[in-house]
Amino acid sequence: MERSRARAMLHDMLLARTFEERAAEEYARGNIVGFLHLYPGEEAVAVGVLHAAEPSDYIVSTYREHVHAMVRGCSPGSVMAELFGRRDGISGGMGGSMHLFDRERRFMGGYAIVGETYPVAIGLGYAVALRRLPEAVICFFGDGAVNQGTFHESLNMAALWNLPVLFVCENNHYQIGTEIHRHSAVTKVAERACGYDIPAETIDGMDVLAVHAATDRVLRRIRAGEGPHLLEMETYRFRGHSMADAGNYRPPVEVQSYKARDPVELGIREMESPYATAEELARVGRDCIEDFIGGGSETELFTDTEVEAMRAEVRDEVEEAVRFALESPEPSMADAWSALRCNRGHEVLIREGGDDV
Ligand SMILES: Cc1ncc(C[n+]2csc(CCOP(=O)(O)OP(=O)(O)O)c2C)c(N)n1
Ligand SMILES: [Mg+2]
Repeated sequence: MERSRARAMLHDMLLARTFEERAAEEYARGNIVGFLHLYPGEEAVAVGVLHAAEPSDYIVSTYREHVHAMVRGCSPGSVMAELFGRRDGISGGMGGSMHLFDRERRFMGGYAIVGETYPVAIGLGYAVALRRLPEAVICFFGDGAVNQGTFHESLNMAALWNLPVLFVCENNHYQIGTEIHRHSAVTKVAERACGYDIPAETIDGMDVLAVHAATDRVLRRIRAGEGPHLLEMETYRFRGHSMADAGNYRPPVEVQSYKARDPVELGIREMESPYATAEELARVGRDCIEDFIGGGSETELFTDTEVEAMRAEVRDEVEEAVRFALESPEPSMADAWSALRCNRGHEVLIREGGDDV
């Protein structure tokens, strides 16, 4: 892997962790209200997957999507301002934490409804397939979302029409407080794809290089017209389901065992080490190994000093994002009215200024 790519990935993982922990603080201060689902522990998935995406690919995410949006290129300030419900937020302050959207970056939304992401991804995939473009659609969802009817309907359609969709399951083993073996008869999400003849793999979602290598390989096949694929990323969230959940249904030893495999620390160790172990190489996969060894052969990808500098850099970025959000005004009633357009018959429902038609 190229040093610049490795550096960018590490930056994004550190930014993700710092941003989310800071958002939790702002929630406690009352600057963020409503639901807030945070991502610490799962950074390797968003960073590994989205660093393998091209700007021409589409992304559809869930309500746990702040990090996906930032890795895709949305500024931390615009995301924080959206969490604060401010006018300079990425959705004009009218979407909030679960409804980040950035058409320019083909970030086609966070969605509050579990299982809502699949049909949106299928629609986008159909549009890409009709135009025969070398583009892919990346559809994120949780382990709990695979029991929604839309999962089965969408996988069937994706396979039937050979759509360019990569289904990425963020399997953190919990659907709120319900552990996977209590909510799913089949706990290996990848196994479910065979019902639709879709190739699927389970990846170590705590290992950013493994995630990146698998996604890169699969996305190239999808863009070349080889049809849908499913990647199950085994990961873990360090915090509760949302800020309303202390997460105390999980045995402390379980939480500790995953924290010992912190994907941010693991990423730093991997990138600090010039040579991967045989076991790591086997896990990461061949293409990535060559890149990895090539990138690390001089001495090492990062020194301790560089990592410390990067930590300070992201702290500044997040503080700046909070300041930006605090300084941004709340949306006005006029902003709210102007966001409402018309119905399917193009009949204007509401005029700017609030007069009903
Ligand atoms: C259709 C629907 N049912 C229930 C909910 C309430 N709900 C919000 S998040 C969630 C758990 C989903 O878990 P999972 O898909 O594993 O994602 P994770 O939160 O672990 O990332 C549920 C049941 C919802 N938002 N939508
Ligand atoms: Mg889950």
